[in-house]
Amino acid sequence: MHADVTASPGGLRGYRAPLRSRRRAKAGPQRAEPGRGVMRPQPLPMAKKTYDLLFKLLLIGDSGVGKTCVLFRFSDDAFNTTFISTIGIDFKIKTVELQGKKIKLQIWDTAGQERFHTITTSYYRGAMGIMLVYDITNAKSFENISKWLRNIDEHANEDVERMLLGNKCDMEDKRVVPKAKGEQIAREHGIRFFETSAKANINIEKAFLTLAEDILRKTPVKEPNSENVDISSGGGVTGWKSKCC
Ligand SMILES: Nc1nc2c(ncn2[C@@H]2O[C@H](COP(=O)(O)OP(=O)(O)OP(=O)(O)O)[C@@H](O)[C@H]2O)c(=O)[nH]1
Ligand SMILES: [Mg+2]
Repeated sequence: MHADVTASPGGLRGYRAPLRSRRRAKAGPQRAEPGRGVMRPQPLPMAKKTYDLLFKLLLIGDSGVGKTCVLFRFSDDAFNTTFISTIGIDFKIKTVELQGKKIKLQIWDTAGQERFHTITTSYYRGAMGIMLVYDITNAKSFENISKWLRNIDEHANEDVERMLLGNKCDMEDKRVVPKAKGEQIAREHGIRFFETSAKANINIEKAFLTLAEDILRKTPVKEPNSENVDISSGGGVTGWKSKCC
């Protein structure tokens, strides 16, 4: 047996509620009982904040200059001699402490190959700092620095912090780009310059920390008014637009 129910704009015509519901309706509004009755909206899950600021960094430069190795040395203190060219884009996270602030570095590693240009340039906009990498044993990778600088002008935020790295400085015997040339182009563009080696771990941490410090210096400091940060909607501090929590 089933009730014959007819839907109508005002509700269900011809429907007779079960006896228990009718008694409740007669008794008037109910008091909330634990675990029963009135449903209240639940607060969104809150996560304990584990950092004060989030900085998004980007590594760019020709294929094979050592971007992935530079990042891997910084994030995992490791080095791999096998060349596995990056496909599209990848990232690593490392939290550092600067001036008493926990800074989460989200570091995007782009593929240097031309065929990934469209996807990689779409990541420039969110970057707060960009490392341009060339290989001191590869003249072409240095010549292309001006092309990478133009890409930044075209696709990144105007106030992005830039840094030039001449990588593989452990290979002095194969050097074709004098250090002075790197210093000169960096000076011309008003950016910092380091020669690095992912292999020998030269200047890697210094470069990342200096870039983070430079970004921190121009980040307006706003004290948070809550102990917690809401991560439920991917919110909180997510980069360029909200540099501070
Ligand atoms: N000697 C030496 N070799 C390095 C150094 N850094 C990277 N390499 C080597 O250079 C090759 C390329 O390194 P990757 O880090 O994969 O280059 P990449 O810039 O990420 O290249 P794409 O992902 O194609 O853009 C690898 O064989 C590395 O072992 C370094 O500091 N010194
Ligand atoms: Mg790579």
